[in-house]
This record gives sequence, structure tokens and C-alpha cells, in this order.
Amino acid sequence: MGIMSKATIILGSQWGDEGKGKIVDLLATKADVVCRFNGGNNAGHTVIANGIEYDFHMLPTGIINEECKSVIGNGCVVHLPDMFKEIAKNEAKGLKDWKKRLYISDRAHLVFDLHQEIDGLVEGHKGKDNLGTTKKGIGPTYSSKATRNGVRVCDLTFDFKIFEEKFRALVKYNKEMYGNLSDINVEEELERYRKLREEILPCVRDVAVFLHNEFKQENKNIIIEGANAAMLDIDFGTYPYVTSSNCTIGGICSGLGVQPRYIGDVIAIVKAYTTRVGLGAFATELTDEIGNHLQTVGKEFGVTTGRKRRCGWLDLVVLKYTNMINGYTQLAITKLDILDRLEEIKVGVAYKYNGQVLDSFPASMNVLEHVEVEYVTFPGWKKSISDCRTFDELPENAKKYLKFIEETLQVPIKYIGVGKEREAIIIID
Ligand code: 2SA
Ligand code: GDP
Ligand code: MG
Repeated sequence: MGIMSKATIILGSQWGDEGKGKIVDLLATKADVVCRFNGGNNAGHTVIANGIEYDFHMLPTGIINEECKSVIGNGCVVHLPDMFKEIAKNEAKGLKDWKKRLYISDRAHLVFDLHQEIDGLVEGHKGKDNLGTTKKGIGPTYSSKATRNGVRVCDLTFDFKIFEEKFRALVKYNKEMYGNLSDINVEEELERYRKLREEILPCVRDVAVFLHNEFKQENKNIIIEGANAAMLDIDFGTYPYVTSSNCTIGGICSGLGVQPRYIGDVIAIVKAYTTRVGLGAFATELTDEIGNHLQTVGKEFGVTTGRKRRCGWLDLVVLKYTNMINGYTQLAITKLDILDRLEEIKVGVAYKYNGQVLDSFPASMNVLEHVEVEYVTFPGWKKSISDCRTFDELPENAKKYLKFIEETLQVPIKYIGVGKEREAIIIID
């Protein structure tokens, strides 16, 4: 097969916000390339580097490393005005020369303001059955892609006349589909995009070709960063309470044009408990004071919308299922420190429905909403682990908790997060 490099994959293994940003950042300090393959600025990845807190939504987390190329793949959807706001915010924190190292796929689809408005209209129309989306226009843009009237980055950069035609057609179609869509000043919008075009021109390329050439070389350090998470995957997640992209392993090949043979380690980012933002069934959810404790101590608020995240016990049924789909080779357990003060800690190990243990994760939300969870209970360690930097330094009860996760999933733990800062991590060799 000749010389080649393989990518390290970072995937959310639960419902998102597991702390992917922090682990990507850790690996990105030595990376040549960091890629996003799915989603848009619905994602919110927090990184605390050199005392500065960054939150990335559309930009790959690698963007703060000046030696690293950051790639937005064809599987992503991009709202350019929001991306420039994100860039400006990060420039104020010291981000420099991003134009030289941000590569945007010419095949990525553009999110327009009208998609964001439609997101709100659809949610409003669903009333109490809404999904709790981020209202960033993600679903409507992937809908435009699937109905084949979406507008891609290449339409904007190749010839503005083509963009103009496609944009006018998109507005007309959606005005017809959504009678209460507000009036769009098409001429103003076109003017705005004429300027944005100039800004992004240096960044746009066929990123599949770029990546293919990188992979063909030896010793290239390539990180692929998942946005959202397995249980939000449009195919394998808790449909319809999901996002509109493939957040699981298959999304990498289709969202970047990467061959399966270039996939190396697959790191599952696993929060030591479970959170979910937005609506949908959540079997191990805690609506009591322990749930409130996790929410408060874990500062569980959405990075994009500021919404409170729902909290619950770790769910190994979810993790076994997402491991089956993604094939994890390493685990990164994050936010273990948030469990420091608990008397006891539970872990969901099986779902029962109508008195029978289920042998797979239910596809139907009607089943999931009514499962009974079987738990294993562990004693808490009741002391701070924030200063621990080796596995041996952890309290015995914390070690037992971690070993149980590792043994159940049969995947080794490589990283343990003990605080939010970059250095608050245990790395197991
Ligand atoms: P969307 O906007 O169409 O993708 O929403 C569909 C569902 O996907 C969930 N979703 C998320 N869940 C966790 N984290 C996300 N990113 C932000 C964060 C969320 C925030 O990092 O905190 O700030 O609220 C994210 N993005 C989408 C969403 O809640 C819906 O359930
Ligand atoms: P992502 O979407 O998976 O990148 O995660 P988010 O950034 O949305 O949410 C994770 C939150 O947990 C952020 O505020 C991180 O700073 C924080 N965090 C990550 N790892 C740890 C950890 O090990 N301990 C603590 N206390 N916080 C962490
Ligand atoms: Mg997040």
C-alpha cells in the first residue's frame, strides 16, 4: 500500500458536549491538520489554552495552532456571516493569520439567514413536539442539500452570476414553501455575499484532494474532529431528536472524502456522567437534586445557545451501542472531577422493556421513553481529584469506577479529564 499516514478520530460518544474540544486541542498542539466533517455552527467546542477561553462553533479547534491547517469538509454546512463573527471574536483573543491555514471545501453547503428563520418557524410549528434545535439553520440547510436546491461554496466562488441565480431560486422556492417567511431583501443579501466571497476566496479549495495528498505522505499528524455526537446522528441517534448530519464514523468518509484505510485511532470522548441539551428521551436522566448538582458543578450550559443541559448517570447501554457503530480504540473520560463530591455514583448497565432486558438499543422513541434502567452503584471518592496527574494518584473508588467502564466496553482508557484547563488531564501510556 506504500507510505501513508492515518488520522486520529475524535468522536462524541453520547449526546454531545463531552469535552471533545479540550481533547482535540490537546492533540492539535502537535497536529499538521485538524478537520471538521459534519454539522455547522450548532456545535460548541470549548478550549482553555494559556489561560484564554475560546469557544469554537464552525472553526475547527486546531485553528489556534499556527502550525496547523484547519479544514472544513464538504459534509459541513457554513453560515459565512456567523463564521466571520466567530473569527472576529477569536481575533480579539489573539487568533492571527487564519486565512493562511483555514481550508473550506468548495462542496460544503451554505447556510443562509432564511434557513435559520425556517429552523425557528418549523420548531414553532411543532409546538410542544419541537426538537429544541439550536436554530442555526442546520436542518433546513441539509434539507436544501437533500432536495438538491442548496447553494454550495463553489457556486459563490466560481462565478457570482451563478450564485445570484441559485440564491434567487432558493429564496423563491422557500417563499413558496413557507408562506410566513419574512421578506428577504435579496439585493442587500447579494451585496453582502459579494463581499464575503472576496473574504473566503483564499480559503476555498477541493479539500478532498488536499487531504488525499496529506495522507499519502509519511508521519502527517491529522486529526478529525466530530461535532455533536453519536446519539445525535441522523441515522443512529434518537431520531427525530437528532441533528441533521452523520456524527458517527461513516460521516468521516462522506464528509471529507477520506478513504476508510486512512482511519487510525478512534477516540471516544465520554463524559463521566451523561448530559443532553434539547429534547428527546434520556433514560438515565436525573430530575432530582443530584441532577441539579451535576448541572451546577459541571457548569452544564450550552456553548452555542446558553441553554441548561439535562444531566443524568453514565449510560453504558448508550456507550456499548455507539462503540458498536464507531469501533472505538481508546476512551477519553472527561469531567470525572464533577463526581468528586457524590456519596454514591450509579451507572446504567441494561434497559428493560415490559420486564425483558433489551439486547440492542431501541430504534423507537416509544420504547426508549418507557425503558426501565438497571444500575450498578459505586461508592463515591469524596475528595478532589483536580491535582491528580497519574492514574495511581486517583482515589481507589475512582479507579474502580473507571475500570468498570473500561472492562464493560473492552476499550482502554487513554485520557482522564480532571478539570477544565488544558493541563488538567491524566494521560495513560
Ligand atoms: P440542530 O440545531 O438542528 O443541530 O439541533 C438538533 C438537536 O441536536 C442537538 N444539538 C446539540 N447537542 C449538544 N451540543 C450542541 N452544541 C451546543 C453546545 C448546544 C447549545 O456545545 O453546547 O449551545 O445549546 C448541539 N447542537 C445541536 C440540539 O440540542 C437538538 O436536540
Ligand atoms: P464539546 O462540544 O464536546 O467540545 O464540549 P463543550 O465544550 O460543549 O462542553 C464541555 C465543557 O466541559 C466545557 O466547558 C469544557 O471546558 C469543560 N471540560 C472539558 N473537560 C473537562 C474536565 O475534565 N473537567 C471539567 N471540570 N471540565 C471539563
Ligand atoms: Mg459542545
